[in-house]
Amino acid sequence: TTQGGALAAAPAQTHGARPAMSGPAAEALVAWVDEVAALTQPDRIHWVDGSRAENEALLREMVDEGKLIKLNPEWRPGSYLARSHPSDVARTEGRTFIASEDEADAGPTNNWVDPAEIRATLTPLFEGSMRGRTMYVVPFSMGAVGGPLSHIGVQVTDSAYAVASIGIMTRVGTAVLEQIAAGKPWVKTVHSVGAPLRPGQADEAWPCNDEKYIVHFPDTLEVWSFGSGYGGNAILAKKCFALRIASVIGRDEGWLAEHMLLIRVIDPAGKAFHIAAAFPSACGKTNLAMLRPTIPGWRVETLGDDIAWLRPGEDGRLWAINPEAGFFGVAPGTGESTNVTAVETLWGNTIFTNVALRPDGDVWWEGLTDDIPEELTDWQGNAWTPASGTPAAHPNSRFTVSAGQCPQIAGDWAEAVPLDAILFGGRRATNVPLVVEATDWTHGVFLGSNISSERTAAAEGTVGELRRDPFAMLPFCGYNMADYFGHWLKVGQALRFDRAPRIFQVNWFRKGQDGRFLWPGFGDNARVVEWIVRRLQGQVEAVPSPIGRLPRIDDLNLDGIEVPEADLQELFAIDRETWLQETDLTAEFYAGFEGRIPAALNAELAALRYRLTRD
Ligand code: GTP
Ligand code: SPV
Ligand code: MN
Repeated sequence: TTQGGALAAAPAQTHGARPAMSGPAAEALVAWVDEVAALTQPDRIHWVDGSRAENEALLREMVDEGKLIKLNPEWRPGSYLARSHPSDVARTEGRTFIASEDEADAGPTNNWVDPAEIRATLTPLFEGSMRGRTMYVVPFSMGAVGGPLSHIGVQVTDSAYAVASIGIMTRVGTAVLEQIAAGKPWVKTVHSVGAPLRPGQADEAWPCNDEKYIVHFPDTLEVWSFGSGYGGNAILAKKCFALRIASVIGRDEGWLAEHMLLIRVIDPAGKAFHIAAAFPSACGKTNLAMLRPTIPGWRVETLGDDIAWLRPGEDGRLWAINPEAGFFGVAPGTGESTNVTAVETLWGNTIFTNVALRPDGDVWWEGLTDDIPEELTDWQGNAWTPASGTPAAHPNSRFTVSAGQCPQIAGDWAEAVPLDAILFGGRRATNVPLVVEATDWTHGVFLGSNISSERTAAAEGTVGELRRDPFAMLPFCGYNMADYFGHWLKVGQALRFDRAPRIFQVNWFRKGQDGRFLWPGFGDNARVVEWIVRRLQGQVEAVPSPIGRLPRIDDLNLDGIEVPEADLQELFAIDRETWLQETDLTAEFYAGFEGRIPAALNAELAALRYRLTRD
């Protein structure tokens, strides 16, 4: 054990496989770890090797400390429940910052902070923030270790829960250290829950701090996160690195880091198509990623459910990988009737967070089963009955599970695939039709830049409020979004025009006057996918409209479902008046970028207004 300033001279006790590496790159890593330790003053340093034994010991320790509840292995082997502090239940977008040298590089949609000023703010917060705790050093790879599109990083953290989660969500271990030692560039990420322990002080089940900072330094490729233990605030490889920092790397290197699921659709003839889809948080990515088509002969293989990295290939196609290794999925609404694939994936080896506990030691959440258990322990640990009047599971409760456990995971899910179509979507009760096809890449980029969606529980804010969420990347783009739109246009130019993926907009969430969803959704979304795949092959015509190409209703495969004719009409209704109002909102949104919006997108907006006003 070491105290305060003496630490730099006499490092904390080190556990785990401190790498037996040499050379300047390895020394730079060790020097950085020592530097972070000197600042945060942990009692112990543990280099994470990613082994099974290490993971088991970590989980056992968390159970002993009351940080995890071991679920009944009869129902849920190798699985655990974590209950977060009630104030730390989702990403905190208001506390998420981009610290670029130039404020204009962050753009109007990000919270910008001056890098020097924020370092001056963060340093005293991190000073001694790991006292009494173990500092874990977690080397991780996004994408297969050594893969052509992969990137590596290191997360230093004082949260064992974060370590266990990163172990599921990424590839962790010594192979990554070897790459670092060999000189491969890596991203530095530092995370502290901000709850140092005095000697003898008892720990909490979910330590965190009221003050939170999630700060990205795009110029030096660093992330510093303080005060939160939850999801995207704490698993820094995910939103912080694989989206915000990676989007900046992609801008500079000619590729795209996107908030997208990735699937392979196989038609009845056995022909495969690859589709990526960007929907905002809690708007259906995991569900579409695990789609079980309700139409005979069609199959879907899962490749990824949240993040995709897209790079133009020498063949003129757009190639995609899922850089993650697991799913951090929304629990509520996940059940046999909606997403049976997810239910099967969660058979064991899963960390659940903020779901309800059953008396038999298994988990439950709203939507898992049709019948509601008589008694439960809710996500905060209180006794619960159906009469309680509150949700038993938090609306942003989640499961963390390896991708390999998904029964329909593609055999080659760790490899890159060439994209045939890109979908953009949001949660829109009105206006946006079930599906629209873009007329070309530029129009597709225009559609992406216009995505708006009703807020969900995945981040703080008022649920249901409509907000713009271009490309579903509003909270995740690490640079000026006007430049990001321009980058999308540029990537399109790097593709062969006849090999670029076709772009579509979808909306599963349109509602009737009576507030009911007009479209059955879930497995029946395969019917929309079928139409898209038939369009790709030129098998069906589409109807031009002011906002894009629409299906002929007769071309939609509705065999086996009853969608009333009036609902079908409403699913595709385009009200010119409200669409003109949308164009006013788009103009207002674009104006916020002070002249930085690409001319091609302003031209698309003008053309849309012209089409809407013309008879
Ligand atoms: P993040 O992990 O936050 O990025 O969310 P996500 O985009 O992966 O969303 P997910 O698939 O977990 O779905 C979020 C919620 O939307 C769940 O409660 C689902 O049950 C619900 N949902 C998904 N697909 C559909 C659909 O087609 N129709 C309807 N009505 N609800 C859906
Ligand atoms: C999202 O909010 O889009 C998520 C969950 O996928 S988190 O990892 O917390 O960002
Ligand atoms: Mn997400």
